[in-house]
Amino acid sequence: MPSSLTEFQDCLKESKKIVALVGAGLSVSSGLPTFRGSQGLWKNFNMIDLATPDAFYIDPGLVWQFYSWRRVNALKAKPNKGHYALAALAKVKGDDFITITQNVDGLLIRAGHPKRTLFEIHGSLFDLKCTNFMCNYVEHDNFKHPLTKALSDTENEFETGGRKRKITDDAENAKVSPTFTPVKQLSEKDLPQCPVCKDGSLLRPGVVWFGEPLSMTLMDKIDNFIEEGEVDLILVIGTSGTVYPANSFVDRVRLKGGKVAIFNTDIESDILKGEQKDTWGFKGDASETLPLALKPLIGTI
Ligand code: BJW
Repeated sequence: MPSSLTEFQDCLKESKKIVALVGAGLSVSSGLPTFRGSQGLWKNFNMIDLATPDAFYIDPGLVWQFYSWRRVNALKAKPNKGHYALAALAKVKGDDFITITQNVDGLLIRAGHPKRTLFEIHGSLFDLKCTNFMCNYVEHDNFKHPLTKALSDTENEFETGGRKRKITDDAENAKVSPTFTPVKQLSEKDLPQCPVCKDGSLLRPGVVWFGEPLSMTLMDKIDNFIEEGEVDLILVIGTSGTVYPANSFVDRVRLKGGKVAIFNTDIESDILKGEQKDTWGFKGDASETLPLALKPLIGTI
């Protein structure tokens, strides 16, 4: 950790209102991949094939197998010290702190982060919702696996457009992106269906895909926290900051005079050298750097 750690920790102790913005990097040491970069999901998976409403409309079987695989991996993963550190900070700070997470893996909740101050703005792998426009069925905290018989043992396998694919994520490949190679196709009757709709409408994963709006209720609560009085500090943890609107929160806090601390394996050199005003950069695995940086408020994790 750089010498600016003491300066950051002084700011942390003096800060009344704090926001944490979390991305996939926080869950890397729990064994879950990021989206972008050389070890990211999107390197081998085409996100247009998998994380858009159009993708689900064209091939719901492919998308469900992808999310079934993601659900299993998230269930197998355990929260790391970074998750526990944030949960501890949330308990210490109470209503003066919120975590905005883009992650859908549920690991912060499993680490004990209070739900009241945790905003999962991209949804959850464990929420299911009906695709019928006229039906508002939503199921939370569904940890069942497989969700249907056809999705058993298929979380590692798919086929699309005649191109058969399989995901490899064994230990040998753990340092690279999961990759696809051949397997099979599912029809709608094999997929999770709405228990309320009489026409057997499909259920879909309760995550926010590209082009979809985020929950207005959550966004209003976040807006209120940011706009009512100044946020003194924002912790930006394991996110590339490429996705809107999540990436707008940092500038909003900064514009109102808040300071910024970045926890990432990849940080611009001017930030590391302390050349960007009111910005600290802590380079490394967030599961190690975060507990250390937050220690004055949360003790040893
Ligand atoms: C570590 C580490 C370690 C690694 N320790 N760090 C042009 C076309 C179409 C759309 C748009 C467009 N321009 C803008 C848009 C809007 C679009 C968008 O932002 N697109 C950009 C890509 C350009 N946004 C949207 O569409 C959003 N909706 C919206 O805007 O609605 C408007 C609307 C209003 C009214 C009506 C209709 C619409 C929705 C965005 C939803 C994003 N969804 C996803 C998938 C969620 C489901 C799933 O998980 O499958 O969310 S995309 C994906 O990216 C996922 C993530 O949450 C999100 C952010 O990624 P994240 O977390 O930053 O991960 P990475 O991989 O990018 O970065 C990891 C970082 O960790 C890196 O920096 C590493 O260095 C670091 N790291 N190891 C610490 N050990």
